[in-house]
Amino acid sequence: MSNKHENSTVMERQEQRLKPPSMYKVVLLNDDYTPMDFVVNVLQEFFNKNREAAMQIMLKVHLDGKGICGIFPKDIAATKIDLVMTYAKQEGHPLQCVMEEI
Ligand code: TYC
Repeated sequence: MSNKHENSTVMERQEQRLKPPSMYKVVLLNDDYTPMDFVVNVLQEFFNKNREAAMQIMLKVHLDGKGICGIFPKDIAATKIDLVMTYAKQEGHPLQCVMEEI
């Protein structure tokens, strides 16, 4: 890279400061039909929760109507939702999962 000392050329400062990517909450919604065990398993398998944490989140969703499974960049959040909804549908459960920008 050129600089003043070498040849009198000064490089313009590059405008390349990047904003950190927006993050998204992945939120599980309650319904009356998906079995509690299935939800606990989803939280363990797709969101890397241990059994106790998964149980707490599932119960929170069951009682409050929704709960946070995790926080991710947009593409990861979208992929998780796709995987969870595809799996739930395949197993015949109406489980819904959505994302909310933080
Ligand atoms: N409400 C469901 C039941 O009583 C359990 C449940 C919990 C369903 C969380 C969905 O995201 C959910 N079987």
